[in-house]
Amino acid sequence: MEKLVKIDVKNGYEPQTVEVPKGITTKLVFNRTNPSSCLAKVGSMDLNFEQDLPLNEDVTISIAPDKAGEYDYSCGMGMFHGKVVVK
Ligand SMILES: [Cu+2]
Repeated sequence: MEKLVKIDVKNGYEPQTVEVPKGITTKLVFNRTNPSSCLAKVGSMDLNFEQDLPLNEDVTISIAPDKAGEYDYSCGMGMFHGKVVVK
């Protein structure tokens, strides 16, 4: 079973907080429409990914957290933040 969550990268991450189930793979699908280079990278130490976000393209990051909790991610410069809540 897989879950898909879309995140628009516009004025930050929309929605800023997403909920995903524990123990199964969730695909986070980022799409950046904001041309600012500030948002051109997204990364998370909590979730162990770092990814370029080309403009107007879906970029899929698969996560499969097995612990409940709150996981943060941010743009390359740490100015914009989003959160994944695992339940
Ligand atoms: Cu930034």
